[in-house]
Amino acid sequence: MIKLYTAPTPNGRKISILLEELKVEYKCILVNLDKKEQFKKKFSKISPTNKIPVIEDCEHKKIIFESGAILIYLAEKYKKYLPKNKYWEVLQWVVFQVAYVGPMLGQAHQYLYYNSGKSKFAEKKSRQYTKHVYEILEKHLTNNIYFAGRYSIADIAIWPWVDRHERHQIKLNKYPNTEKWYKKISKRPAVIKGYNVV
Ligand SMILES: N[C@@H](CCC(=O)N[C@@H](CS)C(=O)NCC(=O)O)C(=O)O
Repeated sequence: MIKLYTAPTPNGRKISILLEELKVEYKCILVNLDKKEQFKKKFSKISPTNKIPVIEDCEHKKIIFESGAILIYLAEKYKKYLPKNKYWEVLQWVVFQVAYVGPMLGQAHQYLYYNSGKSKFAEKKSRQYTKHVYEILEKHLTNNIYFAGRYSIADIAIWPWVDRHERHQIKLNKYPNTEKWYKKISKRPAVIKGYNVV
């Protein structure tokens, strides 16, 4: 049994979507970010960064934080969505997501959505970085159906962020290949089920 400490955010959704895809038994524990529960003493013990998601693998008494590490751990454990013959292709996109897509789009949400009008410079920079992210996605998806051959944890890592396109002010129809990929994945039963778990 896997315990998932999560919240209804892109980083949390990556993990519940993967758990649904894997069809494994798991239990969700909501960490209410609005109530600052991520800073509670008990949660700090399992999350040194005070962020979700975190998993607890009860079988191996293992606790893992950082969504990228969790995706890799689960894919390795259940031997799905990280095929050996595309191992590095998948991982490079997973790392690209955690190192660039998440931080840049997360910042864009802060400056364009939650705090718009407070800093022209930050808004301009956020638009530039967001555009750069989508150009990279679009270019790759022009010749590829998925990020690394077939559906993998790379797609699962990126999809919940693209799902927030309105929040970072992206018109998805300007990126037709990304839109096609996004819509295709949106229809997966595990994605629909894993989306609203808390
Ligand atoms: N690099 C981390 C980022 C995790 C992250 O930013 N989580 C957000 C929710 S999406 C969070 O817990 N925010 C609470 C806070 O920053 O106080 C990962 O990929 O897991």
